[in-house]
Amino acid sequence: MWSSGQLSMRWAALFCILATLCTLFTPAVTVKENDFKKCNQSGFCRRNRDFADNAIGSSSWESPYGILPESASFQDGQFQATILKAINDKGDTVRLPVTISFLQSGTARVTVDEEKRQKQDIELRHDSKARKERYNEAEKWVIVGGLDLDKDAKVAYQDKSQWTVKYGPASTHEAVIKFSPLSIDFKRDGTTQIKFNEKGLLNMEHWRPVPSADPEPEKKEGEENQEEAKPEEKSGEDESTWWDETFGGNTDSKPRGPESIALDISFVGYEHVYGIPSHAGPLSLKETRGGDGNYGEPYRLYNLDVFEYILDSPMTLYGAIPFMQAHRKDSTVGVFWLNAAETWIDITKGKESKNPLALGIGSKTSTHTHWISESGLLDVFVFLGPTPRDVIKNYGELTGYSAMPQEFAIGYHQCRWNYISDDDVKDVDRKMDKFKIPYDVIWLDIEYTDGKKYFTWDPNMFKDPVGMGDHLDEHGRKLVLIIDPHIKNEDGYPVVADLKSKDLAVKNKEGNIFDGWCWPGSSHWIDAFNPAATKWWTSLFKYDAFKGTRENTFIWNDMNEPSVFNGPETTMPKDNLHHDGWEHRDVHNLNGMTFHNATYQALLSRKSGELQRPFVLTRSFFAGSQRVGAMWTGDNQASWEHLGAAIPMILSQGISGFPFSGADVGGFFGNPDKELQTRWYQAGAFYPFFRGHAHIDARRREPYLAGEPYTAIITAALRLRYSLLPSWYTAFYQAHRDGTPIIRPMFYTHPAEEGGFAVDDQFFVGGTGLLVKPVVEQDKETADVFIPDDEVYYDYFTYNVIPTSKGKNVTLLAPLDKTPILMQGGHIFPRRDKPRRSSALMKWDDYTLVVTVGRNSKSAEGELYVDDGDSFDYEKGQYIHRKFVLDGAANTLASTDAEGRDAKSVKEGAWLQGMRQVSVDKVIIVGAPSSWAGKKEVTVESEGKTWTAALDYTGAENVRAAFAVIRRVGATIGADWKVSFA
Ligand code: NBV
Repeated sequence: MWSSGQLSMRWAALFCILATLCTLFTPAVTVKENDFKKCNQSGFCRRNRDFADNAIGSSSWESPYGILPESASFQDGQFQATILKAINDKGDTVRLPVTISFLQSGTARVTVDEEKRQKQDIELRHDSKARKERYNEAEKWVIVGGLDLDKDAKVAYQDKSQWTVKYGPASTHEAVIKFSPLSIDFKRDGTTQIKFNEKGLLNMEHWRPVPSADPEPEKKEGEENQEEAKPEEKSGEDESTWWDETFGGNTDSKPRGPESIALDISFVGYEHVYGIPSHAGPLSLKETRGGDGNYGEPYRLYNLDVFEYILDSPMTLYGAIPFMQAHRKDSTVGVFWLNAAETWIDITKGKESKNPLALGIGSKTSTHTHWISESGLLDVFVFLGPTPRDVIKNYGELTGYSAMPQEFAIGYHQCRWNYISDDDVKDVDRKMDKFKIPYDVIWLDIEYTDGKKYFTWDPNMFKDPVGMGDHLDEHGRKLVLIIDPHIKNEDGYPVVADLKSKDLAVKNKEGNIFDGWCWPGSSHWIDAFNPAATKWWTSLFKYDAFKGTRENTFIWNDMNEPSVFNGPETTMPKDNLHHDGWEHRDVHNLNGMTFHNATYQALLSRKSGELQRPFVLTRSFFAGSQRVGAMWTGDNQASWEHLGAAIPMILSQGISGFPFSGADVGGFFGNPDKELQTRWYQAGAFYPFFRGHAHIDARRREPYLAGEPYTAIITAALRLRYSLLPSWYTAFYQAHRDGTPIIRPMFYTHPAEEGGFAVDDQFFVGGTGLLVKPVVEQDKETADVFIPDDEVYYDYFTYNVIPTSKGKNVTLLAPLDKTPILMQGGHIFPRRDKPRRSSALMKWDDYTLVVTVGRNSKSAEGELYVDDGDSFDYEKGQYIHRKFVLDGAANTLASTDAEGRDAKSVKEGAWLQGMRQVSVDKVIIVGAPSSWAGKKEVTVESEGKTWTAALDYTGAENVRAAFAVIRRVGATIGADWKVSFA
């Protein structure tokens, strides 16, 4: 018999176990901020912030880094030298090889390594099996081009203390490399734009001999006088986290000791900096060293599962792109910090003036940034613009541009955790049809599997997945299945058996397979850094291997930060080991991308001769992820604040090279009320990636359940998205070609209009001139839109001319059934106006062109890009790319090939032939000239023929602009044609 004391102890123990299990499996509803590190809880961040305080606080501070003058050389666009880091006042130094590469694109790249680690001439602690070098393979995963050296770059000046290299387009760029203390100034047209190490915060924590408890490393021949051969005396530095570090009960063993790198980068005369997603804060980044309205913490980049994240915060989220742009009137520059380890970025701003008496008058604000990474090389690319477009293009030359998606992927996606059975899926599909709500894709979350074993189906609930897929295919619809990187560790599950026997999983620090907890319970993680693992992963997706999938099945990768429920900060221990012995700490931020990549590769080869473009959504990402799919902003909440926060987050993705992005429409956690849900659909219809999603505990909220008037308003928002699909697809093509963001913030479209630099709650859609300002506040029936220029603006729905004034806000009425959308004069954008149930059903529909006549020139221009929407044939010229011009002086509207291609130069495949039946049906000219009044027809000329088409002219009335409609234009969309109004 147990005593009552024993019993209560047993109950208490049981309770504790249950409580722990509950926290493991039912994540609490709000993110626990304290579960994630602050800078002072991350040893290397704290050390570097202290270093900065010390440097900035001392008038006598001098950076201990200098270039050894006799080591400097320059050849074929590359400067090479050795930096000496003084490590004590006895003259001991550490050698750090530096390379500055000047690239043909006008980009400069600064790379610093540590000689001793480079030569693997160090001792690891704890018998670690990790690699000894600083991680030097980020480039292998991230960079896909743009590295050709600028052979015309030359040394324009050199003496013992500094060299100047001229490079870039027409030698307009200069790098002034000062040797001691080391600093580099980057100039454009003679003006300094960016300074490295101006504040002296460069810090590369060099290898230290293991503490005395460990054996002292033996000296090698010739090393006697070199460097830190003997253990250093205590330096006064904070050594408390050099050798191990504990957070939240997890200890990181740090076999290589301290190895962080840091650098201050100043943007001279630049008040705004943007980028470094993902964070839930404003587009124009805030200062991080305290003060009114500022953050007290640096922006953190360390991909984590931060569900229901807090807003207006520099806290890290699921993905990281260490690319920052600085902007001032008419000038944009940028840096790309190529490092995949945990990274923190401090931002401060300050007035700069050469004349101390100027007291701010005429002085400019500069932005100072301090970049701190835990390990790896210092590897930074510098872009000198001068436009936002140039900077983003240059970044994309290196990391790649976004993949051209299948057309369905830019339609509407209906998701929830979870549709519970194949019947449920078919039922939703039928109801969407019944209510005439267009959608393209339905999604299945983790519950479709048999016990969270990916590549299986729950046998009771999904009895006929192929039948379900066939059913969806009837209307051209698709199915997306979730596949996560954690593989259930269960006997008899062939996937895990393979993973183990083929030795393709991530290892723990002892070199044994890493076991952690995730949805399935005990799990292992595929190590997608291993090419053999990617190859194996690919085999799992073959149609005959993953039974129940078919051509219309696509994939969603979640939890790939990776999320590990019992790991430090809900992720993997940093001392885990990946392929080739790299520690997880070195590659953490790349992890999600390698998995996403592997899945993309898998979809490319599901059968031999696979022709389709893959679609894979990822939660975690890094620079380069744009090449393989879409991302979303993770587990947001059904609140007005989250609705508002999504816009700057998506804009930030767009200017950071990864524009195919969206947020869960309706909010993941919680239940939106109907007004919020409706407003969210109106906003979501303008996200590049448009998906409704909900948590398993949230009530069902498919648009048809909302009831009237909500269902009708949501349906109208969805139809608006579908009618504008040709314009969206064109914007995706532009992003694919040169990185142009799909939705564009004011600073990007109007780089000279200072009033717009901090505006992040409205945007232009592609090059359409559509200026959208979603309503993100409860009960709000008006919208204040910032007007960035002197153009004329028309209301999208009424054609009213809006009385605007450059640099001022205009207030629009925005009752619940209206999304505030203005049309900027001077554009032509394509639509397909016939309401359909899915994008596939619109494939052969005719086009409508909307022309918005510009204020002064009475002209307008626009583009249409279209291809078959699913294959790679566009890479072989199988596409239509038109340029439309309304010429006010000539009184004509014409369509020509946007790339000046000769139609005969492309051999027409089946799709192009099919498009010969597709025409311009309607042209709507808003702001039509009054000289057209009374006109009843226009002349159309195309392909050697001439005919007339009817014109309806409606004169201006009150504030409504005059407009004209040409019906049944009849010209083939892919052909040259001209409409004459004369
Ligand atoms: O797979 C379940 C969810 C998914 O619905 C969501 O979109 C992801 O962000 N997933 C996270 C795991 C757990 C969330 C609490």
